[in-house]
Amino acid sequence: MPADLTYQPKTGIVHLGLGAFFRAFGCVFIQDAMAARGGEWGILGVSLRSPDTRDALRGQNWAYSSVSLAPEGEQARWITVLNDVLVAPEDPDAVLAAMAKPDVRIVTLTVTEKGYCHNPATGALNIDHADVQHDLTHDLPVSTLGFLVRALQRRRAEGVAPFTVLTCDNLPENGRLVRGLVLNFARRLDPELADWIEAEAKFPCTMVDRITPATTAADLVQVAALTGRADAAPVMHEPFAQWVIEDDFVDGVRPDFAAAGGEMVQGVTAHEHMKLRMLNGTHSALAYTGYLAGHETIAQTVADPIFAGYVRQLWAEIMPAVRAPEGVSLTKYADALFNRYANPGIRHRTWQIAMDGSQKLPQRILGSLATNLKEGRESPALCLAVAAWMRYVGGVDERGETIDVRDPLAARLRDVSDSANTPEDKVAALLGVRDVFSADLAAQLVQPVTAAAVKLWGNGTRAAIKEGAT
Ligand code: CS2
Repeated sequence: MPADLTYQPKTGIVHLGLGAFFRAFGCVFIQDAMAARGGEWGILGVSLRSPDTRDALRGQNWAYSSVSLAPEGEQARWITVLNDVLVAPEDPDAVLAAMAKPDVRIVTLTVTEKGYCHNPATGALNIDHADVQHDLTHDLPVSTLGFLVRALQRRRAEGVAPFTVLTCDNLPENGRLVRGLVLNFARRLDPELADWIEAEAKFPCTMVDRITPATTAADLVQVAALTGRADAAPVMHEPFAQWVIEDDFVDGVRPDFAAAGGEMVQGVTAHEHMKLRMLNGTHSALAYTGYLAGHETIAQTVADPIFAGYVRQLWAEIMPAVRAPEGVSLTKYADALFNRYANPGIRHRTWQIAMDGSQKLPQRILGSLATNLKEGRESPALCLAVAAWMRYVGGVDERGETIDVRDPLAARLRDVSDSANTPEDKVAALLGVRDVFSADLAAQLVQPVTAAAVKLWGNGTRAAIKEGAT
């Protein structure tokens, strides 16, 4: 186990979107990097909405347990790298002031897909988004883009170099994407500011990977028994962690990620595509189909032989649409993923992964489908996943129970689904949602997704998988 930190570092990083994932991942890597090589990379965490994490961590001086759930047993570590937590809506000015401090050299992000206020199908800024409209006309922002641009504006006014924006969300070419969005937003506010950001700021791409389910009340009891210490906000995760980072930071200043096992590279795209398509793509496919069939977690889903076969079929369809990073065997990667999914210690709910599907589908599933269509390969398992998402967003499961669909487009998707009666018409109507499907892709998906949907609605998920979707 790595050595723990023997000093409290000064704040060098502000993190926006302090959820379980970053506390189980980025905080651990950064703590390990400092334990190995020193540095002042203490983290100030910012919750963009709820005060819950701040309230839970305050009484324990921002420290918490990070618990690794290996099939052979659990292991807890005490993470002390957080220096403070702010809640943005309570005091946005304090967040901007923290981001503008010269000692802060990096702003890390885990704000989820929908936090970028972009159109998931095209990657373009959604200028009609209420938060974007608000932030273009008010000095104190509510959105991630608003915080980034307003903080950079303060730094420029105060003669301070920009920070590096290190996004850790599961989006394709995530650094380039956020750079484009920041520049678009900044240009509307002040073209000279945009020029300065374009010339001086850095937005490295990253691939992040560690399965981290939301912490539950039962976890608190389990952690107290394991560590003998009460902890109001532990994080639970798998042993595996992989962080691939494009080595492109302002003035080259950054923690020594490699000392903590991070992979510093020139290009991340191949790693990102592989992970988004092979891991997140099958995660989402298993989440919709598994949920509809009544499975609560991913581990339960893949313990069901029908679904174990389904996920193998998905990988067989996805692999030809993925360019393997140098030295990586996609077959071995898929085998390792299967074992990670099957880890019985990880209670990752299908419902949790099913959230925000409108923001996830394009990069997770539709990209592989588009590549296969272009190269003349059929993808019945991927089409079944799209049909399962369509059934899921209709809001009623196979037993007639209501589904609590969480998605920024939930109401619209439900209306579109309800406007049609037959599976054929529902598919046609939902393929018309341009935030998710481009017109070109939608036209090519009508036939194969309809074929899958007819089986799914007609016979149920398990039967649809067994029959194959063509
Ligand atoms: C999951 C991811 O919730 C989801 O959508 O697919 O959070 C997944 O667990 C991580 O990307 C794994 O690194």
